[in-house]
Amino acid sequence: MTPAYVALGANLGDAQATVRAAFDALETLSETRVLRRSSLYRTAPVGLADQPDFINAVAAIETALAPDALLSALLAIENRFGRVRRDRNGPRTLDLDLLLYGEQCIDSPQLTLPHPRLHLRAFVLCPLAEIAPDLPLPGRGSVAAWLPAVANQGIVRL
Ligand code: PH2
Ligand code: MG
Ligand code: MG
Repeated sequence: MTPAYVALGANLGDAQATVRAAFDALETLSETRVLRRSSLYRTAPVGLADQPDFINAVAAIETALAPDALLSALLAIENRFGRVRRDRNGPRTLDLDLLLYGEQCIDSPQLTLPHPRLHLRAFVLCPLAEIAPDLPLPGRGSVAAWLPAVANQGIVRL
């Protein structure tokens, strides 16, 4: 089993209920266990300002699925929750992003690991720091060390 981290985000419909249900959906993945769930956070939209606030969270899992199989499984859950892909940073019923998979570094058209912006976004870093503050980000030091860099971003723990 390999430890991995998944970011959850939603800002259409009942986003809090969706993120909670998405945690439960992660529990149903084959060869995968959810080890920790962060709190839910209300976060200001990053990238495209004119859209509703997001609800974000992070799950710590361990899995025997390979990274590409795990990614496919995450996209299948997004689709089950009615995900429609329009604008790159636009509103969504559910977004599940694979942040880290062990210490693997991957750069393929489908998947970049570690997630290239995770250390710059409070909506990922704060929930991740809640459940894994000492986690090393390959080549970048610990999760907690990056918190000051995102201190000015709007985020409220629910
Ligand atoms: N996701 C994005 C773009 N902007 N902003 C917040 N606050 N939360 C998100 O999950 C988010 C975002 C693209 O996936
Ligand atoms: Mg995303
Ligand atoms: Mg995504």
